[in-house]
Amino acid sequence: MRLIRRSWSSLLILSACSGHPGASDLGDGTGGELSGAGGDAAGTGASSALGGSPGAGGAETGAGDDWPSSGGAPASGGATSSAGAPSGAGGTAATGGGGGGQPSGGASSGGTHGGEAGGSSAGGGAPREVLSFPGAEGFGRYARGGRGGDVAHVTNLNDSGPGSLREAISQPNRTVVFEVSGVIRLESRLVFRENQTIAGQTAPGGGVIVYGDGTSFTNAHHAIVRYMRFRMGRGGESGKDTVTIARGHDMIFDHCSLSWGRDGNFDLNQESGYELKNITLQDSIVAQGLQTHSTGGLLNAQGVSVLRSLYIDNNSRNPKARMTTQWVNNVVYNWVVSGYILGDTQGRSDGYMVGTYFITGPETKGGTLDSPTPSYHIYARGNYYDDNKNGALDGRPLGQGDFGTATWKAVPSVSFPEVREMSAEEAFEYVLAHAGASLVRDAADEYVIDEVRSLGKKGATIANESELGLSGGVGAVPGGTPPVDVDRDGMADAWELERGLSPNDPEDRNGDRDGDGYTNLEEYLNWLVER
Ligand SMILES: [Ca+2]
Ligand SMILES: [Ca+2]
Ligand SMILES: [Ca+2]
Ligand SMILES: [Ca+2]
Repeated sequence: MRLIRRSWSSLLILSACSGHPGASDLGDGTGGELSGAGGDAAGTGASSALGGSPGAGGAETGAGDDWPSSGGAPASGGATSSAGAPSGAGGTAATGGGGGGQPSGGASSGGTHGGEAGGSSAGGGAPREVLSFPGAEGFGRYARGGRGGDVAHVTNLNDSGPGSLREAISQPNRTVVFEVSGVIRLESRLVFRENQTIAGQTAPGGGVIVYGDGTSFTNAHHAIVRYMRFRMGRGGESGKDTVTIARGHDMIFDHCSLSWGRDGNFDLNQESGYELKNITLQDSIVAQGLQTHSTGGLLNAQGVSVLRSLYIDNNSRNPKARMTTQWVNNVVYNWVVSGYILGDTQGRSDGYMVGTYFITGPETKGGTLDSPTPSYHIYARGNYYDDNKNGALDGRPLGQGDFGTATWKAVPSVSFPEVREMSAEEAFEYVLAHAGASLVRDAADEYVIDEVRSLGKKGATIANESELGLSGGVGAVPGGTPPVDVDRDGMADAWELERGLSPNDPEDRNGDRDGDGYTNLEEYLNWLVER
C-alpha cells in the first residue's frame, strides 16, 4: 500500500472554494458553539433526514458499479484525474485555472474533471506550488509547513523547558523532529505557531502521544502535522477541544489520532470577522469525544477536506458541517444522536460527500444525516449505510431521499479539489488499515479499530478515558533509539551519506538536490513514511 501512495502523489489537484455568501450566519463564535451543543441532541429525532425516507437509495444503487473496484487499490480511484502531472505543476493549474470564485461553473470542472485542468498546466515549467508532501490532498494540500526554516529537536517528554515539544513549537518557521517516543503529559494547552512541520514520523519506536490537554492551531497558517496523537482527556480544560482552529489558512493533518476532547476532537469554527480556510484532515482518527459533550467536531470553515478518516464513538457532530466541506471515503461508526449534520442553519453551505460508510453501533439512535436545511447544497454519491449490527458489512446505498430537505445537486455546487476516490467498501478496509498514527498503532487506536471491526457489536462513548483500562490511563508506546544525526539538521547521517549530503553540515537540509521543490529535509521526512 505504501508503494501505491507514491504514485498518488502525482495526482493533479484543483483548487478551490468560492467565496461564501452565508458567512455572516455561520461565524458564531465559541460561545455559540457551546450553547449549540444541546441543539444537536435535542433536534435529532425530529429533523434527521435519514429514516424519514427509507428506500430512496435505490436510485443510487448503480453508482458504486461505476467506480473503480480493482483489488482494493485505491490508486485506481484517481483515474479521474488523468493528469499525471508532477505535483508542482498541479499547483500551477490551481492558481491559474482554479477561478476559485466561480460558483457552479467552476464546480463542474473542478469537482470531478481534474483531467481538464491537467491540460491547462501542461505547459508549465518549474513548479510554482509544491504539495505539503507526496500524497497531500484536499483544500489544505499546499500548506508549506516549516519548509526552508529551522529544525527543533524534541529530546524529552517534559511539558515544557529545553528539549520539550512546547519549546520546540514556540517559534514559527520550524520543522519539529522527535528523538523520543512516549507520552508527553501536558499541564496546559499547546498553542502552535505558523509555518511549522510537526514530523511525528521521526519519533523512534512507537511515536509520541500528547496527552492531558488540548491544542490550538488558530493562526498556525501552513501547519503540516503528521503521525501525531493528540489525546486531550478528562484532565483537560472543560469546554475545550483536542484540536481547535478558529482562524487561519492552509493546514494539513495527516495520519493523526485525535481523541478524548471535552468539546470537539477536531473543531474548526471560523471566528466572526476572520478567515478560516484551506484545511485538510486525511487518513486520521477522530474518536471518543468525552461525554457529556462528546463530539467529533464542527467543520465550519471556507474549505475543509476530510479524507479516508474514521469518526467513532462521538455522541454528535460526526461532523457538524457548515460552509464548504469535502467529505470523501470516511467511516462513521457508533455515533449516538447525530452522524453527519447537514448544516443545521439557514446560512449557505456546500457539501461534497463521496464513498463514505455510515455504520451504526450499539449506541446509535439515528440522525445519520441530521438536521438538513435547503441551504445545505449537497453533492453525494456512493455513500452507504449499514444499520443491522450483524457483524458483516452489508449496507445499502444512501440516495437523495436520505438527505431530506437538503438541496440535492447533480454536480458540485462549488469547486472542490480533485482527490483520490474509492468505493465506500474499499474505504472501509483502507481506513481500518491506515487511519491514524498508524506507523505503529497505539492501544487507544487499536481499541477503536477493534470496535469498528465488530460491525455493530462493540462500541461505546465514554466520559473518561480511564474507562478504557489502558495502562497509565493512555496506554504505553514502545521507546526507541533515534538515528545518529551529528549535525542536528534533522536528517539521519546514514541517509545523508547515501545521498551525497554532509553529516557535518546542517545547512544542507534546506537544499533541494533533485530540484523537485521539496527540501532535502522534507525528502528525508517523506522517505520515513514511504519506504
Ligand atoms: Ca451489517
Ligand atoms: Ca544529519
Ligand atoms: Ca547535513
Ligand atoms: Ca528535493
